[in-house]
Amino acid sequence: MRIGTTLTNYTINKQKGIQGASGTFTGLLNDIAVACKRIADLVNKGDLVGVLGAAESENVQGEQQKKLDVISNELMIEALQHNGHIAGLASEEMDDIHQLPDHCQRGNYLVLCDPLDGSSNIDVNVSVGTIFSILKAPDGVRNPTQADFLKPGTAQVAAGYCLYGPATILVLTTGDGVSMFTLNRDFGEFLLTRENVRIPEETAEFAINMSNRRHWEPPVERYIAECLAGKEGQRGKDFNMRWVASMVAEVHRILTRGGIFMYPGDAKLSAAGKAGKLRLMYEANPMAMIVEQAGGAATTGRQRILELEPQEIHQRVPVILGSRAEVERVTSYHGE
Ligand code: AHM
Ligand code: MG
Repeated sequence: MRIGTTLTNYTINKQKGIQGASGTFTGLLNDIAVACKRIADLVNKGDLVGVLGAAESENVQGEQQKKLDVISNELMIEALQHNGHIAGLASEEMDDIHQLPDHCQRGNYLVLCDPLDGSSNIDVNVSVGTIFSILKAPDGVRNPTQADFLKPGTAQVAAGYCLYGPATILVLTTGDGVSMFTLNRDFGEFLLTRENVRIPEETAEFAINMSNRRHWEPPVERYIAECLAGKEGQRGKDFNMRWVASMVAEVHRILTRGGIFMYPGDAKLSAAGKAGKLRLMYEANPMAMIVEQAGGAATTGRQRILELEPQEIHQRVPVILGSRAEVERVTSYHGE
C-alpha cells in the first residue's frame, strides 16, 4: 500500500474483498489507535500533567501500579467499550474480564492488552508501549467469560503494539505480514511508514536481564556464555548486548535490526511459583505473532509460544523470541 496512507485507509483497503467484512474490524483498530494517541499524549506530557509516579494500588499479580498504568487501562476501556466493536476486554491491569455495561452494543471481537508495558521506565523517561491481541468472540456472546479468552495464540486475528519513544509508532499484523505506522502529531494520524517488515536473519545482539544469571537454567546459561565468548569462542563473532526493560522497545529493535530477546523461566521465578515473568495472553502471544509474521521465531525454549494452550488469563511463560536461527539454537539446547 502507498507509504503515507492513514491507518484507517490501510485497514479499509485490507478488508476489501474479505467476504462478510462489515467494517467492525476497521472500527476496532480505530478505537485502539484513539486509545494509543491519548496514552501517547500523556506519556509525552509527563510531569506537566501530573501523571508520573506510583498509584496507591497493586494489580492482581501483586505488582505496584503506576498512575499511568491505571490511566492507560481506563483509556483503553473508554475507547473500546462504547462503539459496538468488542464483546469484552481483558487486561494485565484487571483481575477479571471487563464486562461491558448493559446498554453498550456488543461486537464480534475480544481484546486483550497490556495497556502500558515497561512501566518501570515511565518515571525515567525511557520508552514504554501498549500491547494488544485481538480474538474473534463466540457468536452472539454478551458477557464473555475467561474461557472465551483462553485461546492459543494461533487463534489471534490480529496483534500489535504502540511504542511511545522519540516517535510514537504503531506496529500491526493481521496475519499477512507486519506494517508500521508513525504518528504525525501535527494532525494526529498514524501514517504507514514501513510494510512487509522482515527481521534480519544475521544477528549478533542479545537482550536478557543479566542480573538474573545465577538463577538461569543450563540451556540459557550455555547460549549466553557462547555469545559472551565472542570471536574467540565457538560462535566466532562478538555479540553486543541491550536491555531496555521495555519489551515493546526490545521487540521494535529486533524488527528493525535483528537480535534475540529472552525472559526465560529461572530458579527464582519458579521458587515464587511463576513459570516466567511475562504474561502469555497480553505480552507473549501478541509479540510472538508479530515476530513470526516478520520471519522470526518465538518459543518458551520448549514449545512454540503460539501453540500453548492457555490455562489461566494472567498466566506467565518463559519467552525467547527474535531472529529465527538464534531462537532455534537456544530452543535446541533445551532439548539436549
Ligand atoms: P510490566 O508489564 O509490569 O511493565 O513488565 C513487563 C516488562 C517487560 O516490558 C520487560 O521486558 C520486563 O518487564 C523487564 O523486567 P525486569 O525489570 O525484570 O528486567
Ligand atoms: Mg504492564
